[in-house]
Amino acid sequence: MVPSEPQSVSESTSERSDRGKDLPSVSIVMGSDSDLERMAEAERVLKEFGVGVEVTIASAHRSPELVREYAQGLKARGVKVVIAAAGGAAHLAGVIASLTVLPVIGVPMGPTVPAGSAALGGFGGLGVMSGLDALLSTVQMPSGVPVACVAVNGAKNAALLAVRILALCDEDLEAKLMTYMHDQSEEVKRKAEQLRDLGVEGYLAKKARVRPHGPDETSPRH
Ligand code: AIR
Repeated sequence: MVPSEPQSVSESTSERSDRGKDLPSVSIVMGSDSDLERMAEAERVLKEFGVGVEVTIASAHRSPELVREYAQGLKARGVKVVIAAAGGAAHLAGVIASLTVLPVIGVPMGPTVPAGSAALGGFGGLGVMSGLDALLSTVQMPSGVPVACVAVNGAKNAALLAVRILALCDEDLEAKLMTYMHDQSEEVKRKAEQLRDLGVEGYLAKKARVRPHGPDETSPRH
């Protein structure tokens, strides 16, 4: 029996972007709002592919009952894939996988400040592990309870993996993925040609002019 969606989860869900869809196909949940900035990329990618997504917060340690309610309400909300992000002793993805038959993709979160920094932020000193703690906590699941784990802070790949899972039963989504991969490959070819034409120094100078401070985003947008 699938329990009805609990009120508390419904209230804490920060966004249910059902544009184009009646229900969210992907649920993104994270252990703390300190993960939100880095997990926003996952929501962006899913929206670019036109996938309905909800985003919420629940901590396996600070709010275990909320996690249980969240997981038990997933199917009733129409969710097909869960992306669960947590840092430190990251048990969120594993606990959710123990409460639902839906596929769960874990995103181990690194510290919000670099390892070795004097201010170790919200991690209360756990920043020294550089995300290795979260990676192992997420990936080393006992047999019988699978969690698919992406890289530390791998929000984008978590979203793309969710899209691939959904695309198994959605030809439009599969076509978008093929276009995405084609564009990505073309982008690399274009860069290789530019590097050949401009040389190393010229290429780096042009890159610095185009994106003086921004991240090096090489993948095309959809
Ligand atoms: N966390 C929160 N509850 C359980 C865990 N593992 C994680 C969050 C975040 C880190 O602890 O996912 O990555 C620090 O959270 P905060 O709220 O102290 O900044």
